[in-house]
Amino acid sequence: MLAFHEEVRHQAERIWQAMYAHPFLAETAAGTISRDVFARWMQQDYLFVREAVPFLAILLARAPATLRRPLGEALAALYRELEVFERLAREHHVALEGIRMLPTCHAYVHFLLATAYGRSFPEAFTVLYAAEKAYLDAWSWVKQQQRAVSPWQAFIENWTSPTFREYVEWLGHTLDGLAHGVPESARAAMRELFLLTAQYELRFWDMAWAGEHWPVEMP
Ligand code: MP5
Repeated sequence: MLAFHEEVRHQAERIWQAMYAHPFLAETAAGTISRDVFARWMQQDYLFVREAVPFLAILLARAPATLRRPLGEALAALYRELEVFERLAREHHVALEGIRMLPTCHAYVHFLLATAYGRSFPEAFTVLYAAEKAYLDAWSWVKQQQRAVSPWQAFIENWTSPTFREYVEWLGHTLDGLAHGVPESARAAMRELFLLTAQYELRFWDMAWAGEHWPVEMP
C-alpha cells in the first residue's frame, strides 16, 4: 500500500510528466535558456518566496507543538534563499524591486495564503508539501540533465541540496501522519489541494516561459 505522500504524488503523475517536459526546465538544463526568460522566473519567484514567509508563518502558528521547530527552521531557510536571489540578481543585473506579480504568481500566492488561513492544518500542510516536492523534483530533473555548469547554478543547487531533499522527505512523512489522523472526507480535500498546487506549479513554469500580462496595462 502506498503511503499518503506517495499516493498524492502518484495521482498527479500527468502533471509531473508535463512539468518534466516543460521547455523552461529543458532549456535551463541545456544552458540555452534566454537571460530574459530566466530573469522573469527569477523576479516572479522572488516575489513568491517573499510571500511564502507569511504562508509558512501562519502554518507554524497553527501547527501542533511538535512541528513548530522544524517549521521555524524552514522559515529561517526562506531568508537564506531570498539572499541567494538577491546575490544572483546583482550578479546578473536583474531588478528585484519595483516588480509586480504577474497573474499566475498572484493567484498562486493568494491560493497559498487562503489555504493557510481558511483550511484545516492538514490541508494547508498538503499545499506546502506539494509546492516543495514540485520544486525538488523539477530542479533535480534539471540537475540530472545538465552537461555543463549553468550561470544559474546556485538555484539548481538550492533546491537539490541534501538538506532540501531531507526537508521534503520530512514533509512527506509528516503529511502521512496528518492524513492518518483525519476522516476520509479531509483526505479527499488534501488530495484535491495537492493536485491544485501541482497545477499552479505547472502554470508558474508557463508564465516564466511565455510571459503573461494583466488584461489592461497598469501604471
Ligand atoms: C517553490 C518556489 C519552493 N520557490 N517557487 C514555486 C513557484 N514553487 C515552489 O518553495 P521554497 O520555499 O522556495 O522552497
